[in-house]
Amino acid sequence: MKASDVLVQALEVEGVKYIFGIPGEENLDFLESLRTSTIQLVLTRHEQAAGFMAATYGRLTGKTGVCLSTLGPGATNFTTSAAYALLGGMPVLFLTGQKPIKKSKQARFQIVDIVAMMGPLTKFSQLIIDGNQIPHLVRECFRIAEREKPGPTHLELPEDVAREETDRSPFAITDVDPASASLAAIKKAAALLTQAKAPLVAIASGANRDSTHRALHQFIERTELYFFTTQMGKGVVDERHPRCLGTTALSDHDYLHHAIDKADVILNVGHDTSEKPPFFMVENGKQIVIHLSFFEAEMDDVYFPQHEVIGCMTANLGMLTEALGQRAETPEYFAEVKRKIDTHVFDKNDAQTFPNIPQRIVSDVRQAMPEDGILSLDNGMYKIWFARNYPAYQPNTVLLDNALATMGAGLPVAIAAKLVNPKRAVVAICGDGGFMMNSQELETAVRLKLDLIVLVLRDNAYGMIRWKQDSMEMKDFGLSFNNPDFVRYAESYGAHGHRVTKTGELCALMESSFKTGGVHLIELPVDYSENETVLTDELKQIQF
Ligand SMILES: Cc1ncc(C[n+]2csc(CCOP(=O)(O)OP(=O)(O)O)c2C)c(N)n1
Repeated sequence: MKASDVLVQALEVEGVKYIFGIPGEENLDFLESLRTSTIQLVLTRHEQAAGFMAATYGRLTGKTGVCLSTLGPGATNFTTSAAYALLGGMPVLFLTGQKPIKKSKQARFQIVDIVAMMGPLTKFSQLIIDGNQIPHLVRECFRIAEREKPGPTHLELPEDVAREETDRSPFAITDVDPASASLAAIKKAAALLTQAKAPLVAIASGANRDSTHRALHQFIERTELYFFTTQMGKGVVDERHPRCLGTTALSDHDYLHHAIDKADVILNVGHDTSEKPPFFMVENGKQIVIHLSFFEAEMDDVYFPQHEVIGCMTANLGMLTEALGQRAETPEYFAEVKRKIDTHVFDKNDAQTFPNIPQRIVSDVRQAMPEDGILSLDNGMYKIWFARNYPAYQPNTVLLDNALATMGAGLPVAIAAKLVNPKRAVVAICGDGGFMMNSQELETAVRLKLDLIVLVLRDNAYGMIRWKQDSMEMKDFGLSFNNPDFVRYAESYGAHGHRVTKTGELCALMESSFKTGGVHLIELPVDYSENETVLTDELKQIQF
């Protein structure tokens, strides 16, 4: 059998449903093998977007997503999405082609060392030098990609190896049960929480990765502890919960941080330091942090937990729930912070001004979204507002990247989320900067006949950097641009284009777009003056 056939067979055995990407001539044997397989090729318009899609498939299913590119320029386009999957903890296999390694007539044409380039961007990067290696290398890539912390792997398949004959067949999948923590580690965590006067629970990205949400929900109900989430932990427990203090959209000084600062013990569930810090630990501070995660904490100046509970989070949370004895009363102070959050964070949800301020936009989107609808946020100023003001009701219903924090992922991530969840509403929220970094994928979405809304927030600038520039008291410089006519731009792809022109239109427009189906782009001008009013000025003056 041809090596490329065995590779495709091995991917089928792994349960691969989609391969996202753009083939080059170096992938043609692989493409021919794929043609008759059960795997669907999702052709994209940029390899970076294919990488984001495969990573999202991995993020949402826990199974390795797969993407494909040619050598050289196709492969170098994968770097941002590999970094995205690495920091974000998403299992992916990046497959790249290569010229024949034994005999090539093209000298150094298009050759760069892709295996070395992918080295620091993946958990494993390897050239396939012999077709007989394919079964074990594929199995190993999937195991490594899915093992905690999940992440990307890379295989490079040269043309001549793809064409080789091999008599090997794919490896079968074997299960590995993750270990759980020792009883001593559980007991120590329970003792710390029992003795605490003001314990808090932080819920982070790792908790959004498997069935942890059930165990966590039970833990919160039984212990009656107050909790908050990091940006990537949104939705693990329904944020409408009466003891939910919201999301750390910023690293300090928000209302929520007044509770965090008072907490003497924080049980941090599923955090890793790739995510922007939800709070800062202080050297010689009295606060104790318990790190409960699949894997050990990485020590950092702002994160150095004093106790760790490592291994299967579901099992460990279950044991901790059982081990917790009588716990001290939760201080009234947390209830007071909660009241302040409820009054101040959501106080401008009904603002009538136009262009709309972010609080109004977030509130309108929440109103239009079904309970289980999925938001995919690109990276820009609105991400902070959505993290802070959008209550997520279910796990993985706000897909944002607070690890690489790259622009350009919003639309490709939404496309993959829709493929994984065809029956659920999916909305991409992008800035006019981030959207234009992968807007060509509108064609992919239209070709795939997806039902999708893309909300483009227009401020004709790289708004987030402008806010930072302004808060550093620097002059407005170097951050403004012009935009295409987004309505006509969408229409030129065969999508529906809409422009919001007055307050109150957005919600109805989203609802009618869900009903009509197809790809809808909604352009919405945004007034970012609230960045300064709230995030810079108001938060400085919070009094308790
Ligand atoms: C690929 C990439 N380039 C640059 C940045 C730095 N950056 C972060 S946010 C931002 C501005 C985003 O602008 P836009 O998408 O228009 O959203 P806005 O902040 O205006 O809402 C920039 C340039 C980044 N995070 N990723």
